[in-house]
Amino acid sequence: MLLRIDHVGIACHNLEEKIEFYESTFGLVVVSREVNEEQGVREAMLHVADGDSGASYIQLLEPLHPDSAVGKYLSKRGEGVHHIGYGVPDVAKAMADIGAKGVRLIDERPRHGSMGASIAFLHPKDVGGVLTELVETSRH
Ligand code: CMX
Ligand code: CO
Repeated sequence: MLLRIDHVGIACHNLEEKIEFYESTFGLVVVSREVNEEQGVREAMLHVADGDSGASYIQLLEPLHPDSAVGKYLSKRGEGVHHIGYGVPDVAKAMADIGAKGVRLIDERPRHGSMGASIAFLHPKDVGGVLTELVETSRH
């Protein structure tokens, strides 16, 4: 059902500062920058690796508003790992299969994610405290 770790989402106060840190410390390269109003974030994807089932990234997230998902997380917990995004072949099917096991879906239907992906979130309280994202990329 899961193809790979597509990305790890990291909450930060200052996106430009964190991009600079990841570039200079790990030599990562930014492949996409977006503002996603629906998710309340300004974000960047930094490419880590390519595998048989697709690529993996670090997703740096800066909140657009204090009352957004990432804004609330930062004020409660500070900067750090916010979520894990798993690549799936078909996000709607993965939502149905995982929802049927009793895990709460945050999204009723897939939403728009980075780089044209379709995404959906699972509630962290049903995944051992880990906010989990399902990602169907637009590049198969
Ligand atoms: N990881 C683990 N637990 C988390 C969490 C996270 N990222 N965010 C919130 N929680 C926990 C809180 O600690 C809190 O637990 P306690 O009640 O034990 O204190 C509980 O969940 C409720 O948290 P809250 O601060 O009251 O926040 P909300 O319930 O309003 O929202 C959530 C939490 C997960 C439903 C919301 O953040 C959400 O819908 N997230 C999905 C969307 C998202 O994160 N978008 C940004 C990323 C976009 C992208 O990746 O492209
Ligand atoms: Co994400």
